[in-house]
Formats: sequence, C-alpha cells, structure tokens
Amino acid sequence: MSRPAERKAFPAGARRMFLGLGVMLASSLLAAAGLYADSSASPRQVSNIFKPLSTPAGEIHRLSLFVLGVTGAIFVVVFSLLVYAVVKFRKRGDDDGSEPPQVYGSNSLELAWTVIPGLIVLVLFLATARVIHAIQDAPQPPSAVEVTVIGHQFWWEFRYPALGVVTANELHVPVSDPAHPRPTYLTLLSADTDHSFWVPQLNGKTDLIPNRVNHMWMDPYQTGMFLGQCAQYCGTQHAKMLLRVYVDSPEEFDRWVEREKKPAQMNDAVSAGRRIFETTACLNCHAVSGTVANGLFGPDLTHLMSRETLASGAALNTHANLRLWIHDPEALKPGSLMPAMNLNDQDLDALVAYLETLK
Ligand code: HEC
Ligand SMILES: [Cu+2]
Repeated sequence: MSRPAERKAFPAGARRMFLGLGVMLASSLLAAAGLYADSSASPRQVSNIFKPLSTPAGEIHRLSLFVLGVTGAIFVVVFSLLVYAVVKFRKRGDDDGSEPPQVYGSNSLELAWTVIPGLIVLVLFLATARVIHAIQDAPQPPSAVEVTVIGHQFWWEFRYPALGVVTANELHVPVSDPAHPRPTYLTLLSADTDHSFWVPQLNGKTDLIPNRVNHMWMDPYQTGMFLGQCAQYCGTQHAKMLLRVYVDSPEEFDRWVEREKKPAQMNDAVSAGRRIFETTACLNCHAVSGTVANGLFGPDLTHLMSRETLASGAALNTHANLRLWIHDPEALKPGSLMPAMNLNDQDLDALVAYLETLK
C-alpha cells in the first residue's frame, strides 16, 4: 500500500516554523556581524560590542549576557518540548481520526506556569533596575571632565566649557585609571532633531532631543580610538554621522587641550585664502577663533587640521578630500547642509591653503 501524501516526518506547519526560525537565526547573525561594521574613513578600525572598555559599557555587557543566558535556557527548554511533542504526536498512517482525551484544568500546572515566568520576569526586572541605577545615578566626581555634546544634522559639536575648547566630530577624553578615576560626563543637546550618541565600547545609547537635556558618562580604561555613530535616524545623511572618541593618556590629553584652547594661527602667506574665507558666506556658518568668523551653524574650524576626518567621518582629512569638500560637499556627503560655494580654481586653492594652516 502506498503511503498517503501528507504522511511526512513533519507536518507542513512544523516545516514552515523551522524555516522561519532558520531565517530569524540567520538574520540575527547578520545583524550581529553588522555591528562590527567599520568606518568608511578608516577600514582598520572596528568597534567590538563584545569588548566593553568602560564601567557603564561593562555593566550593560554583563547584564545582556545574563538576560541572554536566562532567555536562552527558556528557549532551549521550550523548543525541546515542542520538538518532542511535534515528533511524538505527529499524525500517523493508522490514525483513526478520533479526538484524543480532552483534559481540562490542573491547578498545579496552572500555578507552575504562572508563578515561574512571573519570578523570571521579576529577576530580570531587578537585575535591569540595578544596572540602570548604577549607571544613571553615579555621582559625578570633582575630577570629571565635562563636555557638552550638541547633535546637528549631520555632525557633532563638542564643547568643553571649563577648558575653553570647542571642536567637532572627534571627541578627546582622558583615560580613566581606576586608581585615579577621571570619567567624562556628557551633557547631550540637539540643535535640530533627534540624534543618539552611541559608542558601543564606552556606553549604551543616549538620545539627543531638542528642548531636553540628557546625560551620560564614560570612564574608558584603555587608550585608543573608539568608533561610534548616530543611532537615531535624523535625516538623509544619518548614516554618515559617525563619531570618533580618542581616549588619550593624561599627558596627551593635556597637550591636546593646550593646543585646542589657542586661537587660530595667523599666517601671512595664506592671507589671500583667509580673505576669501572672510568675505564669502563661510564665516556665517563657521567659527575660527581669533578672527571675525563666528558662525555656529557648521563645525568650528579653528583647529580643523587637528582632526583626522572631515564631515563627521565621511572622508579622511587629506588635501584632495578637503578641496573636494569645499568644491562640492555633495560629492562626499549627498544631502549635507553645507552648500557648494562655486569658487573658481584659483580661489579654491587659496582657500584650502588657508584652511590647512588651521592646525
Ligand atoms: C550654510 C552654512 C555653511 C556655509 C555657507 C559653509 N559651510 Fe562649511 N559646513 C557647514 C556644515 C553644516 C558642515 C557640516 C557638514 C556635515 O558634516 O554634514 C560644514 C562642514 C565644513 C567643513 C568640514 C569640517 C569638519 O570638521 O569636518 C569644512 C572644512 C567647511 N565646512 C568649510 C567651509 C568653507 C571653507 C566654506 C566657505 C567656502 C563653508 N564651509 C561654507 C555649513 C556651511
Ligand atoms: Cu543624527
């Protein structure tokens, strides 16, 4: 006798479910791999979410492993029972079509599957609340460095009010030795729409919201450069609103502050370029301290050459990229809010020569 068509190892519903789970697993693996994505400006640098390097990032990492462990155990138990039931009670060839015995109501079962999940949720809630409290209510020590971060479409403004420094896109902070903690406390603001500050190895995400003041802190315990990005869709060039955090040794950080505090260098050899900068619209949008340029719409250019990248990590800060950027910002960052100023080649060269003295 030939076997009826529907008599397969697993009914169609179960096969669809396995397929769905496979797709889910594959896509979450892909998403995890995506978090290793590197910055277009520097392909060697990767941001590793599995290697936290500051207290808040470490706390969040440990909590996520704990939650993953608990939910993973639940997944294994439920999935094993499910597979067992699907296989053991599948429809067989000798099925007579009658209903199995119907069982209603079991107080002990009902209690068990209400109380156990309730307890699991309570444990997860308490563990999460503890981490939120430890991070958000950490008192700010007097040694802390304070930075005001302002999100703009599509770049970051960094102000160090106590140090008299203003810069953009590349945040410098001192390393925080656990013996002499020197964390950095950030005040997060927005000039236009919602943004989100996210440097995975240093802390979780915190949004920058118009008319609201948010806070976050980090105490990186390793020097180096850490990549981050805007994690809240904020417009066309959200994907090129990258972030770099340079964790400097205390000496390096002090040297950096000393240099950034100074007004722009004056160099007579590039006075032609400077005149172009100060007589075109550049000065309405950009500030160069010590000159008449005091625009606030775009990044402060006083020490432009101390930055490794241009336009929030869209390109490396090289002569060719800088020239291209001034000539046509759209070429590097379509939709950026800096207009092309349509300068002729001679003016463009003079202007770029001037910008390159802003060390
Ligand atoms: C309407 C305002 C506006 C004008 C005018 C303007 N810019 Fe910009 N500029 C911006 C904005 C906004 C950005 C940031 C773009 C981004 O990263 O998305 C920017 C970025 C830059 C950068 C990159 C800075 C960095 O730290 O990455 C340079 C350099 C620059 N502008 C130079 C100039 C020069 C030179 C002129 C004049 C020829 C000029 N800009 C005119 C708004 C302006
Ligand atoms: Cu943004």
